Amino acid sequence: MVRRSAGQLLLGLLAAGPLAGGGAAVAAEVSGADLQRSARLAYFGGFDRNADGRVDVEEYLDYLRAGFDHLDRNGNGRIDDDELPAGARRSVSRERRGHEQAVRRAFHRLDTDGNGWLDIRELTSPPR
Ligand SMILES: [Ca+2]
Ligand SMILES: [Ca+2]
Repeated sequence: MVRRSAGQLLLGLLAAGPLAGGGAAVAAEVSGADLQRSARLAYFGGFDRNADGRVDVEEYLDYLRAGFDHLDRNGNGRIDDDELPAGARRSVSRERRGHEQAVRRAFHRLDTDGNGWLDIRELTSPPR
């Protein structure tokens, strides 16, 4: 069993959300380097809303905020116990504010060349 970072697990969970556009199948395959190219493109496209071929921190935040909102079914800004997917207890930042900070940290970890954008390789690479 591959150990996944919190960020990776979160992405897998959130990619199953409504914005993924057929992303449920993609999410099931989100495991980093072994993603098929078409799945990687679909996954990347879910983030890259303006389709400029790169994902900036706002696009990344928007996507994962939508995922947070999807999990936060009662809209109270918290992911409560009964809203957490099974197996995610320690992996999802459950307060909106903490979630956004975690997402920003995840973004900067993925941005391995430090240029402020994620390309498809960075976005789909395994967590370090
Ligand atoms: Ca973009
Ligand atoms: Ca980059």
